Amino acid sequence: MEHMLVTGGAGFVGANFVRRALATRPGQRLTVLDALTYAGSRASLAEVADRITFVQGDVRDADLVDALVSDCDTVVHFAAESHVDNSLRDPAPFLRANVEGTFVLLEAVRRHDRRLHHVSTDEVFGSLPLHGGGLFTEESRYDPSSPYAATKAASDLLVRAWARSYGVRATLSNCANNYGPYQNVEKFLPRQITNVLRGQRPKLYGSGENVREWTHVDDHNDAVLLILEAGTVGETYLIGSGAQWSNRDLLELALSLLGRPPGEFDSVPDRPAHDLRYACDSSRLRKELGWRPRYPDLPEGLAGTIDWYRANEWWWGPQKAETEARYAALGR
Ligand code: NAD
Ligand code: TDX
Repeated sequence: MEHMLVTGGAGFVGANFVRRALATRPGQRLTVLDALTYAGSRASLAEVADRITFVQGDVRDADLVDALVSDCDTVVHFAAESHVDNSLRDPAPFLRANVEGTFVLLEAVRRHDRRLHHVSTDEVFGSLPLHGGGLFTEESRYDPSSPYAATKAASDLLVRAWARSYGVRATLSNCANNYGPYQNVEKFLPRQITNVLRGQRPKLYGSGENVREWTHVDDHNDAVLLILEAGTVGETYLIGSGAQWSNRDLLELALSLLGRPPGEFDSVPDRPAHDLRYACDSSRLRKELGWRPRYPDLPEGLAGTIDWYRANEWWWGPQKAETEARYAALGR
């Protein structure tokens, strides 16, 4: 891990990964490859800009990727189209970035025999029942519901096949929903926080009963660093804090932390194929690698995230109007 290439390092999880890696491993050499789509921003890396090399480019650009991969020893792959609602409206960019992009990267990693960590999501496993318990495990069946989840599932399967067929030294992780600073305002928590900060009403899809497991982005990234350093090549690790919340309860918590009454939101039409519940059994990661979330308590982590959005309107303000216009066109 002398020189890491981080794809998608100007996005939410990737930019937090870059900051976390530099904070916890001060001499770490890092190159970021990012296409700077609507979801990527150099502003998310401003504090560390002089400590990294930034390359603007597409992970599907085989010549560029080949040169960058040959120059590093480790690759961490975050680059993806990441928003379910966008994938329902237009799946094509998801096929290109998530499937074709991962293929191009795998071919370069194979040619140069580099260590790869592939970052994925628990959405590849589909939906758990709302009631009666149960968790996703590393052995859960792939059963994606949305075009986003299907393309992430395809990328996971490509990585597994390249590991088996060609001996690519890869690990994979599937993490639950993340929250924290620098998350695009299209996502649930930043959308609702910034709505309240702008004097607009939060928007809850359907009944709001759907449950997600919320993991702080630094906890996700600490797990990725641990897997890179001590994980078993060829293995998959599930990552989740254990904090399961219904969307309605979480929205009410956010409203109370923002000093607003709990009922001050609008119910809007549901998302099609809206998965009921996601929750991960992360005991392999905990037992084998000793990972523990630093933010097991969601209210504490969420209060810090709200403070960040309050203090950083310069970062999210420019995205807000366009994002809400896209939602308005969908009636949400
Ligand atoms: P994001 O949308 O905030 O960031 C994605 C980044 O990838 C952006 O900077 C974008 O410019 C870049 N990108 C997109 N297409 C590219 C391409 N073709 N070439 C180069 N760069 C490209 O997404 P995120 O929330 O940071 O998610 C990052 C990764 O983590 C994804 O693979 C996602 O599936 C996974 N993940 C996210 C979460 C979560 O809750 N956010 C949870 C589990 C897994
Ligand atoms: O305005 C909203 N109102 C609402 O009720 C939005 C944007 C969402 N929701 C609901 C839908 C989900 O049940 O909130 C929940 C969370 O929604 P998202 O933030 O869109 O996340 P989700 O679809 O669960 O996927 C996220 O977690 C897994 C990330 O976007 C993915 O990239 C990651 O893989």
